[in-house]
Amino acid sequence: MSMTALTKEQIDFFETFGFIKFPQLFADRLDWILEQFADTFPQEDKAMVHDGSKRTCVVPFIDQKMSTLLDDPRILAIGSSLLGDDFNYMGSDGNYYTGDTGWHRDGFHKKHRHLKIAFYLDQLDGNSGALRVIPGSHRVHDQFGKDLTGTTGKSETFWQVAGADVPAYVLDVTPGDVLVFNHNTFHSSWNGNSNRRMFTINLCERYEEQDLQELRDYISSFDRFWLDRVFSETMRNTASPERMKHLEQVMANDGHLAALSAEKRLTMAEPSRG
Ligand SMILES: O=C(O)CCC(=O)C(=O)O
Repeated sequence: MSMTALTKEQIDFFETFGFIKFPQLFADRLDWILEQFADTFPQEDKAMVHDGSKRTCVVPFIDQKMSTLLDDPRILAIGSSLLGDDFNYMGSDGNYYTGDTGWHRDGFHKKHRHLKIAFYLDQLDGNSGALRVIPGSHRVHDQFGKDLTGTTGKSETFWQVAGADVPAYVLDVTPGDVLVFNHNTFHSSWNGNSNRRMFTINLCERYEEQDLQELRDYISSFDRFWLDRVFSETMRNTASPERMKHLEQVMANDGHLAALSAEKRLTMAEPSRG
């Protein structure tokens, strides 16, 4: 499917509800994606072979065998339309999810918009672990967004409602679909099996000069994955000038990460699983 920009209606939908689904947007690359996905998970490192007991997470992910996804006109269209032409790539993760994922936001960004592009690689619905979102929950300045903070993750306590029964929109998926959501949007997954395959591409707005410390602080949180740089060598070394536009601000601001990660290696048994 070709797509060079989102329509005004798609942008309005995303801004209003905090998510949008693009059915079968990557159907033409699915075989390649499935192959690269499987190949990216380390086979020789026993600790990283998914055994279904807990989530397995590899970071960075597309950087290893799918860097070119970042050059795809469809990814560029999503980034440019929702974040501006100078958007930043903000890393990726590849996952085998196990069981439920409780309600959470991926961030609480008051100024700069961060979004996640999610590729689920199994057919899923509400009874088998499809992602659910609370429409409008990304609007952290609105009273609704504020009311959800601190309550949604503890729905039993606050509302006497099980996580799976919190009012939400279920994003059924067929492999080839692409889901995009604002990091501030509350999301979760229920009733899934122990082998749900999914990977992400994270993007954000370019930070203004006066907010660069905020960007550096965000980058610091990658230390839990034991990364020396946010992006892999392959991602950096194969970058065209167009791709570099989306890498350079993070590359210029991740110089402190290696030292932080070195500290984490001393205190953590393995890199974080999410
Ligand atoms: O599919 C899942 O279990 C949850 C996905 C998720 O929480 C995320 O992408 O941040």
